[in-house]
Amino acid sequence: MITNPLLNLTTRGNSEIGYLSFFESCKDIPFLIKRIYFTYDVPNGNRRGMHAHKKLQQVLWCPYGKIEIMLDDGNNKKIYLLDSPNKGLFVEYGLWREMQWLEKGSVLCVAASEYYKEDDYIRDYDEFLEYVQKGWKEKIII
Ligand code: T46
Repeated sequence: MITNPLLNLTTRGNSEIGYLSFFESCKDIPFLIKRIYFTYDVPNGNRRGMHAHKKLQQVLWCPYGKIEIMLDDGNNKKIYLLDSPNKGLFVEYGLWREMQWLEKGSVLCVAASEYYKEDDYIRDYDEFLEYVQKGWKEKIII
């Protein structure tokens, strides 16, 4: 079961001077950040993702626009809307995800616990379900 992964990022400022939101490694999120990446200029309505990670943990946030994130633990699916710059989504390893761009110009930012490693991806849904059945701890050999 997926517990509530939404984060309210600490925010300073007001409508006159503008806002600043932040989170800190190992304080506001439960891992050390090794990599930041971001996705942009994605055509409206387009879906990305369709994979799970074996070890990688992430925080996703949308500094501009509106993006829907579907998380699937193999038994339950939940949809989260990133529609505000101060909303974060903590994504644990072992979750299938699909992201859908709902507004032109939306940007998806990711803070990740690991360097890029293609071996960490499960891009086949049936293989993902096998991992779910066998249990993640025993299967993680990367
Ligand atoms: C995720 C979601 C939210 C790299 O070479 N280095 C990198 O650091 C990353 C993140 C990707 N790549 C390559 C791998 C592919 O050849 O860039 C290409 C596009 O990646 P992908 O198809 O995995 O993109 P998304 O948008 O489906 O997924 C990305 C992340 O890969 C993934 O970790 O959780 O954003």
